[in-house]
Amino acid sequence: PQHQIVQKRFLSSSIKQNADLGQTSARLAILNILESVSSKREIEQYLSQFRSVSSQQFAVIKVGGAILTDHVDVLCSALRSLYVMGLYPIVVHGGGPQLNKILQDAGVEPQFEEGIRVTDPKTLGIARKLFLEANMDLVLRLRQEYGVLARPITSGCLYADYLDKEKWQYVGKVSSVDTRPIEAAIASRELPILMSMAETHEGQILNVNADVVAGELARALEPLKIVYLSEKGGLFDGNTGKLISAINLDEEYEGLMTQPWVRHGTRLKIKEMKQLLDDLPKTSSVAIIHPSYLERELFTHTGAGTLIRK
Ligand code: X2W
Repeated sequence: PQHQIVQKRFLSSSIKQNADLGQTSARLAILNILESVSSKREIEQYLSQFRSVSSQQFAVIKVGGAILTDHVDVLCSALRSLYVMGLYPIVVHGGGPQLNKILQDAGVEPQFEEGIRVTDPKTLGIARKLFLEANMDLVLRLRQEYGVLARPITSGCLYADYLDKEKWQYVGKVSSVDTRPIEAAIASRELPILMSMAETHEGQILNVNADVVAGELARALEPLKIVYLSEKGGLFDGNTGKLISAINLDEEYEGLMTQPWVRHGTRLKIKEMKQLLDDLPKTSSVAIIHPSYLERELFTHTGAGTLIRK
């Protein structure tokens, strides 16, 4: 109906105004944050490096599910900082902890094999609904409260085959990434927000671990920056409990894999990063950090969290 169209137009123009209004203050705010840890010159150098590649090659950012419930405002303001600088990271979020809770509340114990969720049809249905909701919540929050024009990309981008149907049931192994929806979003100055599900070419939805999806996006796009945002803020040595500030996979991978504490999701993560960095140019690295360190990670030499390289 006519009034809906008018309302929509009004809404989008007011969002745009908010975004414009927010931009100057947000740009100043980020400069203030950054200048407390970095010099103007350093910031400018990073900015020109980020702008020297095509827009979709700036960064892939994986957002762990726990951040969406516990640190969403920190995440949104960091994304806004980038957005107002004209930087468009490709964001993919998880939702694992939330899914565990729903299953447990329903009396179902979540099942994992090698860090990957065994996804029966019922779990798949719950996961799909949950991840779609989480995606839309993040997109709306960014658009309505942060003036960031985020765009949900929840299908038509990640294609997969079954990983091993006998073992994991409805879990996908990504077979191809269609980067066009991502490029189209960025060409329209919108921030692409993906969730961790893929589809087969026959249209069957499959669950994919979000760390793995981020790796596949990085393989497809070869971004300057690959960042995994985690609530813990990095990888911790299971023996000493200390944060591991850097891992050189060429030297440490085999040794790490023999450690008893490198299991479940951590094992999957390290394996995924090894394969990813083997596939990417030698200079690539992955940072695992808390969302409150995102700007610092991107604009200063002083990294926080865990840096993984070859
Ligand atoms: C994951 C997808 C979500 C995810 C799952 O069902 O938990 C598989 O394991 P986090 O928050 O990053 O853990 N899928 C197949 O990875 O979320």
